[in-house]
Amino acid sequence: MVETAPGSAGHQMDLNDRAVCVTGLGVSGPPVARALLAQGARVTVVDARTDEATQDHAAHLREAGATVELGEPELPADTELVVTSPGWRPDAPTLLAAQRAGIEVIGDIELAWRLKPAGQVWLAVTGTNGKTTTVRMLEAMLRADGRCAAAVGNVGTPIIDAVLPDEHGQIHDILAVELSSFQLHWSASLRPHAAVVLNVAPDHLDWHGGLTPYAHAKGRVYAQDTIRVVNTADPWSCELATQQGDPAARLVGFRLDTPAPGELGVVEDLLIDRAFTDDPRATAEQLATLADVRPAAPHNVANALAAAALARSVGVAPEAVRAGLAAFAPEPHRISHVATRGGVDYVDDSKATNPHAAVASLLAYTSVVWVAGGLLKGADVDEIVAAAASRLRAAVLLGTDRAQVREALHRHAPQVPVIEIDRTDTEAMSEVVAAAAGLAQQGDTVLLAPAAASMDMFTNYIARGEAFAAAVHRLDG
Ligand code: UMA
Repeated sequence: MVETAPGSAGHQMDLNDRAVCVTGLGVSGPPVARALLAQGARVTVVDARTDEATQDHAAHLREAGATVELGEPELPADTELVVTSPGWRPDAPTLLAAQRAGIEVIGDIELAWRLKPAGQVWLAVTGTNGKTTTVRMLEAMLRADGRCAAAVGNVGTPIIDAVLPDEHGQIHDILAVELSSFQLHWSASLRPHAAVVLNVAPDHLDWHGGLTPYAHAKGRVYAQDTIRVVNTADPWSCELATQQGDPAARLVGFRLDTPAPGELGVVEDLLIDRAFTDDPRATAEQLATLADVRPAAPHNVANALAAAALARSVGVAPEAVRAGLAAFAPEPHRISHVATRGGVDYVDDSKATNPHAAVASLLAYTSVVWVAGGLLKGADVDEIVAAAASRLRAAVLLGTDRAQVREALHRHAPQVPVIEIDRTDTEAMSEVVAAAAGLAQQGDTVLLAPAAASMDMFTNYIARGEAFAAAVHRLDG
């Protein structure tokens, strides 16, 4: 724990009596509002929603001293600073009004950076896929090394609570920070100790207005002095580190084969460090074995190497890297085996919410009945359908953008039988699974890897994965 003398937080920002507007009353808005109130700011929170749950949240914040305005959000006239929730697009009318009036708009991550104690170290992870797994692995490695660490940010735990003292006046001394492209867009002065862009593939194109602005938002993680950890197999990761990173900052690559000096990699079944040793030209450090990485699919070994590089950048011992991987429990809905029925495996990768994530799991199986579709968010599925075509036994499509998947299958895998489910009610998944079971043959894998977001039919990817698993279990009956 970092001991904090009273007043040592808030070292870069005086918020006392400042009028601050917080946009969004979701996960990140309320703790931000509370932190601002604790710093003496006058806080107004705005949100477009007016439902009962939002009214409840509003009532709690009003009790804490904030003003809360629900419904058509408007910028309060006296606003001096806006702290936005990450999902708000830059062209949201409230944010445009602030920018037009010359009022600074920052995100929750930027606020946390300005309020954190100087001694607290941040290790940052971004990328299209693998972020949450990597920060969780990193957190486990840091803890195995005896550090007081927490995984925060886009992983679901608002970062602001991790930078201000708890009731005992203590704060984590090191944070494993998961950053989305949205959060990075709203962060200007962030300077993590070390950072990685795991990979970049089309996602959130509607929000950013294209792949290049999306990638460049991610590249902001390579800040001045930040140690640049790069995935040598991903062209965007390498380019962003070179183009946007600090040329004077250390560059550490990771790869799935033999590492060069200055890199981490894999030799036979061992994870090897040739970067953070006393003499990288002459010596290498064994960190773990492939058996310590679960599941040991290639993209997940890459996640483990990225986490190991960040951990080693702050001196975590090799045995703690291994102990962290051993302690790490993979989260549900990420290539999770649900059941085997009639010689067919049913696998839930509902977390594959974009094409890049879906292809990683499609390529892990030889004969697949692919369950896909949902909201594509502007992404193109042609490339992944072409890459996976030879492995597809059949496809079952659901959700709003299923026609795009059907057309890609027609172009690149015309021999593959396709069933479309056009209902969107809660029973739709039973029909999807029944159709997939009818198409599967012994030895096949029925794989839910939608390549798309779930919100057209489900609350989130978790609800979609749970519906899939429940429907598989109902097959017994
Ligand atoms: N809202 C408006 N007007 C708008 C937009 C939103 O009023 O124009 C309101 C909504 O009614 C809602 C609130 O703003 O009440 C939601 O704000 P938000 O969408 O920024 O989300 P939060 O609930 O604050 O959660 C955010 C992250 N969500 C997004 O970036 C969309 C969470 O990541 C994150 O865990 C949380 O902060 C804590 O840091 C989730 C996510 O889906 C997991 N991330 C995307 C991803 O990983 O792909 C980026």
